[in-house]
Amino acid sequence: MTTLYTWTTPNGRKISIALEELGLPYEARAIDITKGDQNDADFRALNPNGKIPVLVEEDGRIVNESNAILLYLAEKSGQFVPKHGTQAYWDMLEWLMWQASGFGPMLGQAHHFLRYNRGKSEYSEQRFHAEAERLYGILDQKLTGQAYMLKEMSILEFAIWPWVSRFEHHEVDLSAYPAVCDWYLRLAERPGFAKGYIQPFEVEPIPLPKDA
Ligand SMILES: N[C@@H](CCC(=O)N[C@@H](CS)C(=O)NCC(=O)O)C(=O)O
Repeated sequence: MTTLYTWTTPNGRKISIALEELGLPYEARAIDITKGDQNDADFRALNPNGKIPVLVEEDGRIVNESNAILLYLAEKSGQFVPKHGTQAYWDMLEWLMWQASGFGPMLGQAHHFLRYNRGKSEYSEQRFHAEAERLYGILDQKLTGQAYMLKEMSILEFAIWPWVSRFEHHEVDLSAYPAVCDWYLRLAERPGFAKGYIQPFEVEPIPLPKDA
């Protein structure tokens, strides 16, 4: 069976949501990054970069980097990915890179300064909060008038949604981004998202905006 080394964070949940939506059997193994499990030699042998998520197949294949894992699973199953080489495929790749390089790292920095180290650097709090708002503006523009990031649901939903679920951490008011809010709430109702969200164990219900 596929093993997913993961923790209760957006990058980990990307993959458990994908596996649930794809209906692929897997075992979620907890790597407690708050205790430093990611630095254990056994885990470093799987991912020298010391980060979850890591996917290990029954035949020993190891795949690291959440968005590479999403691409791997989509190609393996032939689901949630446009046909290779089409315009939709390149659109998908463009937004996957956008998530990996911006709507992930920038929100992570916002969490670091606004939530976990508040008061240490006003400049950084403002900088990353402003960047979070800017990225939500881009996402809202993209989702306005369409149900999904592409014409149909794709791995982009799995890559982006878990980061939006942290809206309280980056102090973004979802009601200011109605297209994002609508998309977020619709996906939250899917059983695959609900089950994937509580891997490797449940911490809290999926956060909902106050007026939802
Ligand atoms: N680019 C990596 C980032 C993975 C990542 O940042 N994982 C975090 C949890 S969401 C982690 O393992 N942090 C532990 C650490 O930095 O020591 C990916 O997308 O897989």
